[in-house]
Amino acid sequence: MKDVISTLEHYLTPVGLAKLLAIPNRDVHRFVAKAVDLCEPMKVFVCTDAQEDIDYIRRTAIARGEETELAINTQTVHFDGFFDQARDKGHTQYLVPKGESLGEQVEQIDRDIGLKEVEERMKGCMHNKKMVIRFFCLGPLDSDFSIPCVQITDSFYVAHSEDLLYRTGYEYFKRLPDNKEIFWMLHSSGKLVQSVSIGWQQRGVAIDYLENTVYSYNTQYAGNTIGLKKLALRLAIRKANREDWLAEHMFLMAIHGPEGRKTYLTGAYPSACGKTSTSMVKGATIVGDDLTYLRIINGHVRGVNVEQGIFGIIRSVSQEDDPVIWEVLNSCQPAIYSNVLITEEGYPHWLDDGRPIPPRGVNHSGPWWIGKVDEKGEEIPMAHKNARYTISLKGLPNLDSALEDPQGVKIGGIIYGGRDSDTWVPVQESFNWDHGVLTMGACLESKTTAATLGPSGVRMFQPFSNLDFISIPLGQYIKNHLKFGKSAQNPPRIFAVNYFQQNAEGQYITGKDAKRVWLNWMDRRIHGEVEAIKTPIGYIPRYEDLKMLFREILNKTYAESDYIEQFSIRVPELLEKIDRIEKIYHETVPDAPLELSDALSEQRVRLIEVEKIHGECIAPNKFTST
Ligand code: SPV
Ligand code: MN
Repeated sequence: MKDVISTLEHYLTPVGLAKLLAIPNRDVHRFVAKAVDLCEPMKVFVCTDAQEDIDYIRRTAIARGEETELAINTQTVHFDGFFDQARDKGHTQYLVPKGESLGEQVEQIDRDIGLKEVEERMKGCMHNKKMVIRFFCLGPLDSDFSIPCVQITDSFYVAHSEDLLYRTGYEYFKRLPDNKEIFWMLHSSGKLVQSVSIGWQQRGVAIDYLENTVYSYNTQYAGNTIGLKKLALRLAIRKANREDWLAEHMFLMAIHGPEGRKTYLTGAYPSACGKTSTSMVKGATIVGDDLTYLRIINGHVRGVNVEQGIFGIIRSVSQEDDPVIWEVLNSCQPAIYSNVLITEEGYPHWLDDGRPIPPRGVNHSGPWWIGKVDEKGEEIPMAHKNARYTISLKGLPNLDSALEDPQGVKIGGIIYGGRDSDTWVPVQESFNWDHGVLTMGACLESKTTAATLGPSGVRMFQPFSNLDFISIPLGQYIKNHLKFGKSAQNPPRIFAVNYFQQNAEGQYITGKDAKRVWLNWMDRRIHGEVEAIKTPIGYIPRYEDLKMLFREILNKTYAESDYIEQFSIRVPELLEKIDRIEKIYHETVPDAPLELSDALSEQRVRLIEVEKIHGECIAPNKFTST
């Protein structure tokens, strides 16, 4: 590469160059020079925080056909390729220097080989295309939590989505101290035909953590391309590991308890397991629905939303179950839909939206009609199961006032939850921080969903709901959690939830609105207002407290028979789970902390003891309250 300035002069217009050089940080200039040298764009657009620049991004996404304006003209739709509809774990790899290993649970490749592949796949990938350079900040600006981030992409859809999802940071970059660590993202959709990546079979996401850089190519799906989301999370986990904080796949919300009290809860559930809907429950306020950074400040665990928007699963969003989202999507607030069905009149429809299915429209397969089949003869659904909406949090009526607090909010409780038909009770509290980290976070399992490529409905190990993004050996990640709790004066309580218990006929046995009761029970526990029943796996609620909360919050009667069915301790299933998890750790996580095997063995002993006395399925009243 020629020297940085002459390379930049070759590719950028004088206006673009002036905008770029207004940022004094030389690493920024170097990264852009490296990117233009590699991708050889026809033109380069440097996007500042100015409204005219931001408007240009949206306009161009529409002009180029990456997005189409809908009947509500603040809304657009974008389609990813037919085979490019979810996060692609198999093609997402860490570039690992020789002699280093991230452990068996993490996809990785030799760094030199990986970089060579990036070079081959991305060389000249922006011929005839315009490159966009954008500046953002992860977390609130000017805070201990802030991580500045540069996104370079040739997708105006990606650049536009990031406007709704992240805090713009051009002005922030202008005042950055020289030594501030920056994350670097370079994305190209590759060759497009009718706005769809045709090179999807050669797609890839390469995480070069030595340089805090992620490359993504020949893919369009947001989970693989929006650098600030899951790509930056992987870098953030490494940074957190170095600096003793935590970067988590967690929502962040406030429960409003008695007398106007607010208690912040953060929760890690795998995709499509009720994470967004939990953060949006009636009566609560939302800080974020997907990514949370946690730090200890003045002895307390505090958290921020990394983002300021929602990239939410739209399947099953209905007027009845999700009134707030429904309202926003039917208002004039900006929104980008992806992979839904659009009717001839320009209205979006999606699976299980509670409305009649339109006979025809356009979806991710092109023109669509009822009964359309794919090349294998399988019927193509009206919309993709992983269809999404992208909105800013700023227009939500239930937005919490602390979104931009540079100190974050004080966390009262942490929740782990997955898609589990037969093992965990609907809500339980750990005995203490370590017990929660080890038997709830580290033991989380969940059935796969359409949010990742591959078959759905398969029970998978999903520790902390973060396995797909963990960029350090898993044992180290768990040790960091243990250490974090020890460093806090009064660490948050840890809870586990399961919204997906099923009966023998396969029907769900808890209602969708019951999660509000479980959340309010946590709030009462955090404030020491309700007792609980001590079982071998943790504390579970007493019937009378839930009965009171069902009445108070949902105005419903909660039958004792429902309570017994939902909260009985299923010993064989719990023992099998311990065996499964122990085996995984034993075989694939050599650096797992000793505390983990101790915690699992102790839990097993407790379960076997009670089974001897009470049998396999133990009703909650067999245990005593504390
Ligand atoms: C998830 O699937 O967890 C998401 C969307 O939040 S993605 O960007 O694909 O990760
Ligand atoms: Mn997520």
